[in-house]
Amino acid sequence: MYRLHGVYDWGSLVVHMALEEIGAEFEFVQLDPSQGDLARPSYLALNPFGLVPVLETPEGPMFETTAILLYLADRHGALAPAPDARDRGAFLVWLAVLCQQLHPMVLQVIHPERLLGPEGQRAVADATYRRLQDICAQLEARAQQGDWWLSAQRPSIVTLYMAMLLRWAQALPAYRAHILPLADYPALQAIVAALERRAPIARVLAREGLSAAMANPLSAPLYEGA
Ligand SMILES: N[C@@H](CCC(=O)N[C@@H](CS)C(=O)NCC(=O)O)C(=O)O
Repeated sequence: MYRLHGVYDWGSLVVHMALEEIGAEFEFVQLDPSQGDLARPSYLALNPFGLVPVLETPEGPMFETTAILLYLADRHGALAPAPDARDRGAFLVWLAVLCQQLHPMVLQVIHPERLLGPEGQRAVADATYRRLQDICAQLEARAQQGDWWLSAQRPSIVTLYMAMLLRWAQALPAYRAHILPLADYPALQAIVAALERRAPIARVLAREGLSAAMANPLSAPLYEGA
């Protein structure tokens, strides 16, 4: 039995999707950041950085999205090429691209004021958006190679992680000019549209209140900015 600590549509979303895809038993512990839940000593004991997500496992609490996803994939033998598979190396490379490049950049177009304050935020957002488009173009090229772990046929932790980041890149940028046009990346669009149609993913999107408000919360979410 796992306990996932999170906030709906925050970084816990991808772990939620992975747990549901695996069919693991878990409880979702909802945090309320506006009530200071991330700063409580009891939460900092689970994640000293006070960030979402945290997964409590039989071996103890884990934080950092990529570590949690790889742990689940390896422990359950699902959602990733096996450690000795020929495609494991390429899969790990693109998992790292998501965690070290795409994830921070998506967060930066959503919160550009965090780097230099309000004065520099437009310049930060513009520059980051250009870089984000480059990364999406590279991902698109890789997806067109047809590896199963980056395809519409079968989910992997790479496709789940990418789907969450692409959702945010369409729904949450600070500026409308930076809404990612997913149709420009047809292979990526096909992957997230296929994920959205899977029953385990649909259950998570419904539980997190995302599908009540829109038909395609991953492939064509509503813009939530001003
Ligand atoms: N590198 C971390 C990033 C986690 C992260 O930035 N989480 C955000 C939510 S998506 C958070 O908890 N932010 C706290 C806040 O904004 O107060 C990971 O992959 O787990």
